[in-house]
Amino acid sequence: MKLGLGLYRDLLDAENLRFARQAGATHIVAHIPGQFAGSGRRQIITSDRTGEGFGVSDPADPIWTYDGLAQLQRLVESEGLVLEALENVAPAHWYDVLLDGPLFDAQIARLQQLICDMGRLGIGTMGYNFSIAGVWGRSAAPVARGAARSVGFHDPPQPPIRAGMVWNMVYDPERFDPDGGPTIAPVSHAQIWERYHRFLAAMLPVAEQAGVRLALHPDDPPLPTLRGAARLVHSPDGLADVLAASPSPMHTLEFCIGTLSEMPGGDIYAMTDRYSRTGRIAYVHFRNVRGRAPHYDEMFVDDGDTDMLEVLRILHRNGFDGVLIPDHAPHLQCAAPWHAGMAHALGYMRAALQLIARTG
Ligand SMILES: [Mn+2]
Repeated sequence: MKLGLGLYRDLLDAENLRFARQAGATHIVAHIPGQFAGSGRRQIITSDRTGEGFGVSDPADPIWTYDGLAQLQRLVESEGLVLEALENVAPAHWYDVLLDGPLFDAQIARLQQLICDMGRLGIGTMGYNFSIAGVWGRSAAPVARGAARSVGFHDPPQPPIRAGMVWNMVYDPERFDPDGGPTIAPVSHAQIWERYHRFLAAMLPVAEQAGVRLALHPDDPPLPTLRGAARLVHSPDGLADVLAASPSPMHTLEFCIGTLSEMPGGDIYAMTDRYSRTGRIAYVHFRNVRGRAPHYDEMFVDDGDTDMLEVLRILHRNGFDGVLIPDHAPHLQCAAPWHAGMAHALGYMRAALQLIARTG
């Protein structure tokens, strides 16, 4: 297994790549859904259930062009790292794919072009989250060890999603009004699955041609419905339903240990065994939590309900040889809270990988 670091759009620079390399990472996952409101603030843990969500999605960000991706890849490689994956498409590029709107076909064509560009560059994985409500509803609090600041989900009231927003980001600032205005219609499970199947039917042939894996992240928080929108993967069997949609080797999973361990009635060790046996885990989000939906808090990797070392043992036993990245991590009290939190997670993961390489 390989150690990677996920960097948000506004952290993708030489300094942070050097930080990753110094902490022992060899691979980078670029998390690039567009500019967040208050650039530079995103890496700080904040509540994501303010009216504006994560902010406005910028469709014009040059990183989404072939040249932009090539430049990013050169930057990553110039620091001695591999650009393993892109994670998440900008909501501004595919809102009508998620919402079944009039631009469905045009936006699919845009996504197909992105996959072709990635294939030409040899960026082998596109992580994505096929979700209308997205990651929403967590609030920040000093709940991790030693009152470290982290995020938790505690069954908040769920206002409907305002028009102009999807995936907890604003794609149409003209239409979006956080305090009023229209809301989107409820979405059923049949509807979201139908959209997902159409998405796969359009994207997988292109992904196969390009040699790019599409890797689905489960819904976080894993609730059947959030803000009136049904969710694709919210239970232990959900990923099996996803994999059953296509046998394509390009149809893979972004295996989020944190989200899966939040699932009511789930056994994270059984899920890890079951899904790593399929050989279709593209890469892993490494995160520990305490509690389960609809009440849980995100913890330090060595301090939640899950024995992360045991999860790694299962992955190793089943032949998983891909990249692990820390998911979100609690902040450490110091001048660089996000970086210290990540360095702590990376150090734990590196030690765990060395131990498993030695002892199995
Ligand atoms: Mn995750």
